[in-house]
Amino acid sequence: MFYSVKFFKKSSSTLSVVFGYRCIVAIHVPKNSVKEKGCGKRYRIACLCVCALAPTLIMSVLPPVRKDRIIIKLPKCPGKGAALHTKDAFHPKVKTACQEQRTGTVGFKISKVIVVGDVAVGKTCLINRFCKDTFDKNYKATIGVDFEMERFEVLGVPFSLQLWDTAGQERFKCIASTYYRGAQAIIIVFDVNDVASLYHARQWLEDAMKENDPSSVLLFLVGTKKDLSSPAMFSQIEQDAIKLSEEIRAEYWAVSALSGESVKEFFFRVAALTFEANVLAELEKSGSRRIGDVVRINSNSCNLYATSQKKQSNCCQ
Ligand SMILES: Nc1nc2c(ncn2[C@@H]2O[C@H](COP(=O)(O)OP(=O)(O)O)[C@@H](O)[C@H]2O)c(=O)[nH]1
Ligand SMILES: [Mg+2]
Repeated sequence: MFYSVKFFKKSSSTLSVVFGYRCIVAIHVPKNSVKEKGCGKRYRIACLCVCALAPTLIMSVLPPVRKDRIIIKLPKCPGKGAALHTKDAFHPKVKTACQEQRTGTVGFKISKVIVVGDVAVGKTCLINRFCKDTFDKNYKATIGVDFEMERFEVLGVPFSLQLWDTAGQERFKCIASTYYRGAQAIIIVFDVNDVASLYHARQWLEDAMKENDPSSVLLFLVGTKKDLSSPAMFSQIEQDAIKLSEEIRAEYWAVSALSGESVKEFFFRVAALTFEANVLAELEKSGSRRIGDVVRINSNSCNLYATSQKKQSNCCQ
């Protein structure tokens, strides 16, 4: 969950729900009353109430999702050969879960998306075109990292993406890499007019993957500045990009932050696929937690203590 409940015992007796950097609820009790008999119990009850109400409170303080951020069907990837999956619609299990409001914590989650790639390939402009619908011709290097929040509604369920814009410069790489952890999607950006930036994509992926679980991350390879490229040059680099995207199992897109071509479609696809993965993971989790499930223990594995002892002794050799 992205909110936290904090209890500041030292300064005063304040119980607060913190959402991102904002405190949205704070219950304050004068310091003396903490010493009163039974106060600990009252605090525990207050704590439980705040925890239970936190999701509702958070949803009520957030502005409603923008009308142009509503996703009702799975957006398509333009290049079928380079799509993560070519299904026309959301997974039937996901659709049913959304209809029956069985999406668990997905509606309160913020999924982390990191955007990596060489310096000046157009990462910041790509994010700004989608989030602010602006384009700045003047180059301003990103220092370390920056992030934007985008809220969506997918199949009637609220869903948020946190887009982390990282610096491509070598001297900031170390700072930026500390923010790679916990990404659900990685967007590797290259400039379609700069073949070297495409060759460096593999290294960016390797760096980002050091901090993440390859089995649960969605990958996107995005060529930017399509407006600057000639058709002949573009088709040549696109062939290499599609080949690479197949090798690294990424979905390939070509966009232009200047003209806005394919930018919205691309981020909608990122949001939709990340959402789908989240709901499927949630369904799997809740399925494995069903009350009444029988857990079978194999008779061969009953002597667990002996196994761990053996492992321990090997380890110390
Ligand atoms: N023509 C064109 N220029 C772009 C595009 N995207 C970015 N740029 C320019 O490329 C430069 C670097 O962009 P920026 O987003 O700051 O790169 P970053 O270092 O990867 O974040 C800036 O001068 C932008 O104006 C695009 O789609 N088309
Ligand atoms: Mg930047």
